[in-house]
This record gives sequence, structure tokens and C-alpha cells, in this order.
Amino acid sequence: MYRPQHRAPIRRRPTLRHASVAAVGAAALVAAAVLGPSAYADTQSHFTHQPSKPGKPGKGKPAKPGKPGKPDNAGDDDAHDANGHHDPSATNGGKSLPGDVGLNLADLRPTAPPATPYEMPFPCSETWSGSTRSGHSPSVRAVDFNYPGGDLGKPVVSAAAGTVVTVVVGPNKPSYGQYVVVDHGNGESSLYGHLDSVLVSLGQVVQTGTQLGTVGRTGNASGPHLHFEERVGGAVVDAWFHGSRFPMNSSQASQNCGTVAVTDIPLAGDMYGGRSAEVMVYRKSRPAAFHITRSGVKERVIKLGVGSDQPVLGDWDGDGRVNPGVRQPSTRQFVLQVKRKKTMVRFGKPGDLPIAGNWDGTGAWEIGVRRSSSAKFILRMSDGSKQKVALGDANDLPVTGDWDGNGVTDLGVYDQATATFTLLAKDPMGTPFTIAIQFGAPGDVPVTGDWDGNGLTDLGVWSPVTAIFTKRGAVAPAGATGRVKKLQFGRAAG
Ligand SMILES: [Ca+2]
Ligand SMILES: [Ca+2]
Ligand SMILES: [Ca+2]
Ligand SMILES: [Ca+2]
Repeated sequence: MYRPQHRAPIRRRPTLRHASVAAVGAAALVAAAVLGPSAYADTQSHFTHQPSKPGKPGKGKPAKPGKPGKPDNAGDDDAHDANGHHDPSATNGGKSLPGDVGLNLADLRPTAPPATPYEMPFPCSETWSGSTRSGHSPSVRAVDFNYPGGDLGKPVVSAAAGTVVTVVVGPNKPSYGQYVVVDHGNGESSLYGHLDSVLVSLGQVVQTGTQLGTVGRTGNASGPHLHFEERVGGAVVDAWFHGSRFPMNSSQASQNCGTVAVTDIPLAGDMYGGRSAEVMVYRKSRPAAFHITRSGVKERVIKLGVGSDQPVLGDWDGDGRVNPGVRQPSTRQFVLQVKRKKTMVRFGKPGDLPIAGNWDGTGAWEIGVRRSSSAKFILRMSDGSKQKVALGDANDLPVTGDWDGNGVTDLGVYDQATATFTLLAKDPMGTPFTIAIQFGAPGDVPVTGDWDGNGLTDLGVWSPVTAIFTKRGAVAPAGATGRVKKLQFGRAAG
């Protein structure tokens, strides 16, 4: 009797604020003792400059030979001071450095989350491996990125919006080689080193995803790679992407998907009691409003909230049809609207994303949030109590729907980088399990709704690039993909 619904954000807003960097003290020494000097060691073969081994001080070692088509991703022996100036003591062509005797103990303590909503400095969905090593100059927090298919000439894009404040170009530049620094405000900046070409100029305003140049091996690098730094003031801090600290020596797909001027957020739900779900968008431009498709009928517009609000659909009065709602991220206030009546509820933390569903399967729907920092859903039950459910990771977007048609709304997440839904389901014994379903393209935004009205929520996506809804046809969300329907509705991101 309740039609599943879904709300989906285009992308996470920056929910993390930079806090003062903690003082370094005994804790750092403890951390050093625990991690040992090899904690940041380069475990990958693409560096010619391997970390120093006892008795074999850092002799350069070529990348693994004998692999046809092995890209030229020989590594990094770059050395710079914090201002990007060449550090003569640290330039010796891949031999061990005088200062390369271990990690700077102070560097082991995690730095605070940035205020800037950084994404990886590469185009959407490209997977790059990032690492550092003992003695990495100017900081072990700097990340050297390599691409498995070969680095040279690959686009380097801005990790966040900002202003280009440093451009160094020309032949034979030392240290960082040709490089760019983008200032993001709040004292935060990002640096892109060893570029083969530079495509921006000093003072240029760039967006997240604007191409800055191409990967190269200029300066003090023994092979093509991107040397990347996130900075506070002049100091290199831990790299964060898409709301998560980057774990060194790991690979990650870029979610730098270029949606900079998002005005529409896609949603779906049965608003008219016709059993099947209508697709709609919440348009953030003034006046903020839901724009709803209905076959054969003119687009319907319901004004609610302001541009900074996040939309949420739910059956607030339990009559079987979804009603509009919004949540203001800063005040945590939900505004749930039935006809002219508005109900206000504060729930969650600032920056959480709103969700709604019939968590108990009876009467009206309840609200909830997804918290990206903990990768948890927090459901507000009808008696006001909370239920927490861990699912997915910080990068994922929440989805809700009734995957099994039992009237109780279920949870799921969508990974934009891999275009994969992970749905949380329960077997008849009540044991939870997850179902992974790849659908859509990298950068798509998930939308779920019961397209065919059979009581089981179906999956779909909306492309911020083309403003096309793609609705997956299937008997059940876990069933095989049947007919796929496309519908252009909403405004593409500018
Ligand atoms: Ca209703
Ligand atoms: Ca309920
Ligand atoms: Ca269910
Ligand atoms: Ca269905």
C-alpha cells in the first residue's frame, strides 16, 4: 500500500570543517613506535626509488621488467621544501638521501579534515594508485599518483574549486618541475607537480574538475607521475577525497565528476496513488520547488524550502501517496508538507543527508539521515527512538525502497564511481545480506521507485550531464534487467 520512494543528492556537500591541527607530542611518538619506520614504505614496484633497506641504502631499482606493455610509471625521487623550492640536499638522482633515515615523526599524526570538498585530481571514474614513502619531500603526506595504463599525458584536473595562485612553467625547472597551486580559501590549497603541460594561468578561477595540465616527469622525478599535495597554510596535510582520508598505497576511482553547478536533484515516488512512481526533480534555483512529471499532464510544481535544502519524499500522512519534504543541512530541520500543513522535526547532524521510509511498515512514513562520516543510516522510529545501520562507505549515496515488497522500507547505497547499487536485504530468517547491482554510468545519481507498480521498488539513475532518467525494468531489484526506459527530465548540471 505504500509506494517506495527515494531521494538522492547530486553529491555530498562538504560536511567536514577544518579544525585546528592538533599539537604534535607524545602521541606522535607512540604512533611512530607502533607503525615503525616502514609504515609509509612504498610497497609498489613502480618507484625506482625504493625505501632504504638496511645494508642497501636506497639504490634505485627499476620497475619490474619483462611485462609487455608495462607503462612507464617509473617513480618518484622528487624533493622539495614546503615552498616548492629545490632542496639541494635531497637531489641525488634516486640514491638514498642524507635525510632519508625514516619518517618525520610529526607527520604520522592524522591531520584534521579539510573544509575544502576535495575530489581526486583526475577525471571521473579513473582509478589511480597513490603512495608515499619514507623521506618523501616535502612531506610523507604528499601523494604520488600512478595510472596503471601509463601516466604520461593523462589529464590532471583541479581537486576543488578555487583560484590558481602559482604557475611555474618552463624547461629544466627543479624540484616540482612545472607545477600549479590552486587556492581554495580557508587557508587551504592544493599542489600538482611534475606536469608535462600546464593549461591554466595565474589568477584563473577553476572549478572542481577543470583541467590544469597533464601528467609529466618534469623536475625532480625519475618517471611520469603526479605529485599531489593538499595544504593548510604552507604545510602539507593528509589528502582527503570525497569526504574520506586517502589511505596511502591504495587505489581509488575518482569521483571528480564535474557537477559544479547542480540545480536539480532527482527523486521518484508515487504522488498520485496510481501505484507506479513518478520521476521528479527538486530544483534548487529560486524559488526552490519540486517539478513532477506525470504522463499526459503538464509538469506540476510544488514550491518548498530554499536552494540550500535537500529534498526528501515520504508518505507523511499514511494515505499511500508520497508528500514533499526538505531538510536544511545547517539547522538539521526537516519540513514535511501535507497539503498546506507543515511539520517541523529536527534530526541528525549538520551535513547529514535526509532519507525517509516506512521503517515499521505501518501507518505514516518515518524520517532518517545518512551520515557519510560514519557510513551509517540513522533511522528515526515512530516512537522517536533511533536505529543505526552501517552500510557502504563514506563515498556512497543513500537509496531507499521496498526491495522485497513487504511494506517495510529497506536501505541501500550507490557508489557513483563504479555505478553500483548495494542493497541491504533480509532472508526469511531475518539474516541480513547485501545484493550488488551495477547500473548506470560513473557519475550518475541513483533514483529508486516502483516503475511498474508491482510493489517492489525498482532501480534507476539520473545523469547530471544529460538530465536523462534511466529506469531499470525488472521483476524485482535483484532480478535480471529487463526493459530499460529513458526519459529526459530536469536540467543538466552547468
Ligand atoms: Ca501522503
Ligand atoms: Ca510508519
Ligand atoms: Ca521491505
Ligand atoms: Ca517494481
